Amino acid sequence: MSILLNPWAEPNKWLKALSALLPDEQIVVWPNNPNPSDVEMLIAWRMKRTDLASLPNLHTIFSMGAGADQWLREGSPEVQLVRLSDPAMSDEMAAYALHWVTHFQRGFDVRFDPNGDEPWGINTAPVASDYRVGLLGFGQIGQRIGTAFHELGYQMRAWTRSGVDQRWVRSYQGLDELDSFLGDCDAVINVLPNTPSTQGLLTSERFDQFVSGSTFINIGRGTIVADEAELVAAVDDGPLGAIVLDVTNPEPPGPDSPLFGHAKIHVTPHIAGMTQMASAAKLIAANIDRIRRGEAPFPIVDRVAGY
Ligand code: OXD
Repeated sequence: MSILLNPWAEPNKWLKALSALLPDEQIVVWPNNPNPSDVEMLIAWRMKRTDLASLPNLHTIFSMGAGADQWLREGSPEVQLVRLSDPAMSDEMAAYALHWVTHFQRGFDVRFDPNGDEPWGINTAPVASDYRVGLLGFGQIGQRIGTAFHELGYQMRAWTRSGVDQRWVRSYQGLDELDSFLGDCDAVINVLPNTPSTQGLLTSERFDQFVSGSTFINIGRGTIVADEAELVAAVDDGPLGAIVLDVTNPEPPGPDSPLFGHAKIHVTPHIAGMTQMASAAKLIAANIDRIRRGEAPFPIVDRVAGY
């Protein structure tokens, strides 16, 4: 039986890294699997439904990313699905969030403007202890980001379905408290996954609840906003001062998207937290070892919850 490997880049390096950790496994790089019925596990970011259908004995898919919604679409095999929960990736996302939050909190966008008229050496930016950073979602990635900001003295807020029991976080819970949360943050960072209950959560009415001049950073999934026109309206006609999008809906945005070239909207190409080969290979290999020992891998995606 074999493990099929289909990374988006550097297949040989991935093969080398995984083979070194799993010397007894037969790992085959897609599309060179000689016998599809031998394949019992798949390591990939995504794969065509028709190609997946050719693997009758597949029992586990390892998503090569933190999210797994791409594997939950209609037509995907209902096999065990394991996400990548990598602290190295969460660290990178925390660094990304710190970069953009401080950029706007401390007015670096204005300071870096060669034509600006900011007086030299005078700083009127709010200090961290007066600045409220809110997380939409407080799972492993949200907690890592929250800890980074908290350690630097920011005021932390979090919005979740069932509340956060953490002394240093002001917790908002459930849809009834979402508007109050949005109105209590100078920067809102979305780390929520794409699920039926997060799709279209931030409507134009919700954007109206944001604090005037605040920043919205999306590093979760673009689907939290149904229509990119609503994002544009939130900065053009609504309260937002700036928007940073590492994920969009659709993704990537079309070439004529109004998100591109907008002075207050910054788009990066889904790079806030990259899959890092060294740490990811170790986590995937450890999960394969668990399966071989008859134990459960971690974290298994809950298909009903959607993450
Ligand atoms: C993701 C990733 O799931 O980049 O978005 O890992």
